Amino acid sequence: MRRSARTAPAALTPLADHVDPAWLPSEAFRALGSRRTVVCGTGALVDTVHGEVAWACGAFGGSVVRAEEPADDRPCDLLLHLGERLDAPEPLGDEGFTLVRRRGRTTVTAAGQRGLLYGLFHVVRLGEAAFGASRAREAHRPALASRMLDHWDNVAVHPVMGQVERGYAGGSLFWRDGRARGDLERVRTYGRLLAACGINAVAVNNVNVHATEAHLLTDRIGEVAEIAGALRPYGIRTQLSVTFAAPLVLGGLATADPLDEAVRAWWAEATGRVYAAIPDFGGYVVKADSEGQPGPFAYGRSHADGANLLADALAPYGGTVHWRAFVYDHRQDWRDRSTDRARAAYDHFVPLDGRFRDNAVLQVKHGPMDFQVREPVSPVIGAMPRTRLAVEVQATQEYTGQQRHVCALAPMWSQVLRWRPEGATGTSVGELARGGLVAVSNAGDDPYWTGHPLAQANLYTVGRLGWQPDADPFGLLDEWIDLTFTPARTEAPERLVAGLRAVLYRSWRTYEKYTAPLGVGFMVQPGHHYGPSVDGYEYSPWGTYHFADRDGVGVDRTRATGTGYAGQYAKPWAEVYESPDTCPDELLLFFHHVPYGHVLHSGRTVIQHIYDTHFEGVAEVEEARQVWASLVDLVEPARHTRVAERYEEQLRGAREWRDHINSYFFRKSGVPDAHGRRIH
Ligand code: BDP
Repeated sequence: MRRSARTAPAALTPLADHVDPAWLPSEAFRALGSRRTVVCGTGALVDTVHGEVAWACGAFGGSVVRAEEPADDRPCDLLLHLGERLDAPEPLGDEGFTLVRRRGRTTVTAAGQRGLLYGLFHVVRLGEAAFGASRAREAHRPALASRMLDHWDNVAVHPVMGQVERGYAGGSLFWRDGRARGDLERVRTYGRLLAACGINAVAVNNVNVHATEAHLLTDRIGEVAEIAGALRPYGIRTQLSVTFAAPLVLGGLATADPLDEAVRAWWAEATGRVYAAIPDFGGYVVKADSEGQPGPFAYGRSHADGANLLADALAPYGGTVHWRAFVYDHRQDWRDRSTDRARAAYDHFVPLDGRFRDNAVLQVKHGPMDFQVREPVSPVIGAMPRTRLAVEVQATQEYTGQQRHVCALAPMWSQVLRWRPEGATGTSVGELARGGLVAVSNAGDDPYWTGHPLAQANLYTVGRLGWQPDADPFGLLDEWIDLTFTPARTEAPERLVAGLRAVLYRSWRTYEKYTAPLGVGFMVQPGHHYGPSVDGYEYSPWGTYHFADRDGVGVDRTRATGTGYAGQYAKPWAEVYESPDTCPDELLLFFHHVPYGHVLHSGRTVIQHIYDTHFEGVAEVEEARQVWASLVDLVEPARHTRVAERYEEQLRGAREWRDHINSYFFRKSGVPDAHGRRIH
């Protein structure tokens, strides 16, 4: 073996003091960094791998060499090998790797550079366990080929939505002062965090494409290229949200009709220029005919026509269009059963199954409404077998506490991904998501990346679920805890882990308890969506109603008497949801309008459930706040303080929710609390 002539890449620039290392603190690299490693192979991502190991060795005294070929006689503890032949039972693709430990040496082999990078981060996650007892050869590969983050970032600060639409973590990581950030080190560091949890694509601008942002596609593509350059070393492809009206607003054409030849030629040419600037560009993201965005309906064309137009422009370069299925009429009132917003995506898209190109991915929100704390799984997933679907979730906590409340969403996402549209024996959502998993990012230029330091767990776990949709969500939270807090290096590892589990594991259910009950959704302040306003959207045209009156509450979405939405599911679920007797409690008010005295499976009446859960939710926040306070000696002070402050706000918010919801339903129903508690 000869040492490569290549000079070792410089160690990674250490983060500025005020930027949190999140799940990659140097301590997480201790096991790796104190060993002897050989990195074998050539390429830009192999350089990244080598740079990572060199940095870790700098911190912990190990050593690393580059080699062109592996050699058995060279003493080393870890061999990271980019090799043609993988000894794996099935092809592992560009992103897979194998890991084996024999005779005191751990070997990671990957056929593609990305695979080597993921193998490296796997070793980091294993820590000392990577260097302990022998391990039989394991093969790893992502279940979903595309694991993307959508950033709802505006380049220019939007007068209403600010720089990051639904952003709760400061400014944008990509854009500042109306242009791409000059300093791309932060972007590169972000890419590193994302690679370590398995994300491989990032859409860098808002799906609502405003006038300034439209130009990123054409005259400002150079700025996108800069960002792509900073993400590329970590195997991340860049995507761009584009406006369907681009031929009109940028190209000066008289139409954006997807079947018009001049329009098709315009997109082909514009796309060619994008690839000239960014050869590994991932593709486009499109929100069309939704909440004011332009789309093919204006020309009497279908959404398959629209998506295929862009798919055809991208096809010569291997790009993909992510076409969002979030299409509904936000200006209609509840006129008749057909205008139930929950029905819209299915009604628009299911008839188009089979008409989308192979490189068009239909990106479907996980629920039929809009990222509520509890929704059924969208019936679109499972109803379009001849279309590549991506499932979209929301890491940014628009409706789940806006990163002021702790709400670890992995357990909810996991439920979605494990759900089986055809019933118990059918295929799971995770398996049906051939177009991948997409999350609206919750990161910004906040020193902790996500505003609330514990919201980092959502970013981490969403990437890991994209890699393995059937992973145990609590196991993934444990992984995040382990990497981020390196408990083994603290005075009381067990207390720290137990405390963090206590504040994270049930936080989603706690949040659900003190907000909108039993799947009914919304009840938030209009516009910004933070805090309670039970009737905030009740009489507006957005289609998000609860129909509470003096007798009962909930939305009748049955086939028999309601909007018929329940009938959009395959038979087993359509039947389960159709009747209040079989509908799961937590979704009861999504599917049914019931009297307050209706008895749930839990044995409680609906009204008593509302009262009880709201008291419980607040009590659970009080408890979690106490647990967090008890970890003060084990958590870095600045982080501890930031979380402690957020708990004060969460508790205030939870009490406010409790009081609004309980008093609203007490006044509507006149039914007193069975336990005689004070309801304001
Ligand atoms: C809703 C948000 C809105 C987004 C929209 C979307 O309130 O800001 O633009 O979703 O997904 O949740 O396009």
